Amino acid sequence: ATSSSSSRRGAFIVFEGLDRCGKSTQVDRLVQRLDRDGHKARLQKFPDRTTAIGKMIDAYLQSKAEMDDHAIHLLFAANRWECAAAIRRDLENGITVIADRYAFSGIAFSAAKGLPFEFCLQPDTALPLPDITLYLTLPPAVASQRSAFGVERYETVAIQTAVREQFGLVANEVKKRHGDGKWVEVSAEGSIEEVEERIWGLLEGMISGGVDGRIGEL
Ligand code: T5A
Ligand code: NA
Repeated sequence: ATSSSSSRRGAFIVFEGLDRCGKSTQVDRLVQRLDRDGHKARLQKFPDRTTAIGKMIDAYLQSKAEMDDHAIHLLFAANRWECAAAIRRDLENGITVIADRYAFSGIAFSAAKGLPFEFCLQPDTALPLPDITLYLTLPPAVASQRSAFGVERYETVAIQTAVREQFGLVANEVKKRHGDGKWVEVSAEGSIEEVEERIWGLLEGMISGGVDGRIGEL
């Protein structure tokens, strides 16, 4: 049977990477490009700091509140679950959903603090599976020249080094469970425009053609 274009759903695209690698810059540019082209797309930031749970996460990240490591891990996951139905609905309606961080950050940051990897995976299980995750990479020396870390929790070289290591384990897990194509490393070196074109080259086909088949689960 041939599938009509109306049976194709929107693509679920996730951007991941260490702090200050340029994710938000690239996500904004991608959404602007799609808007210009008249393509239906929506940006979803994680954490979504606008919800009640998101406000608790925001206070924690700004060190205005302290929290047990397990408790904050569960709140980050709960923050994704409260957005999951809307993501699903939009994808089914043909809208491309572009997420600035997702469950993979949740796992990598909490595991870097020393929580067991298996515990970290659990609360995000069965969330919508991204069709592709682009992991932006930047050599530490280049990153440190770009701009100083901000004041939020986790923005230190020692923590970022530990998080990078955990992202490597997350990448292996994603490829093992869902296939090599689901996790793609992209160099974030070069000008903003160069990185934008690199990313567009990887995503153009998937976004303009839409995606066939049902939405997977993490
Ligand atoms: N977290 C998150 C968890 O612990 N668990 C979870 O489940 C989740 C979802 C907040 C923190 O929460 C943690 C991870 C984070 O530590 P956030 O709100 O996404 O996450 O905040 P950050 O990711 O920290 O945002 P960043 O500040 O790291 O920045 P980006 O988005 O990576 O980078 P961006 O685009 O803001 O760029 C940084 C700077 O570099 C410049 C930009 O202009 C900007 O000044 N820049 C470039 N300069 C030169 N060349 C280029 N190509 C450039 N691209 C950007
Ligand atoms: Na950001």
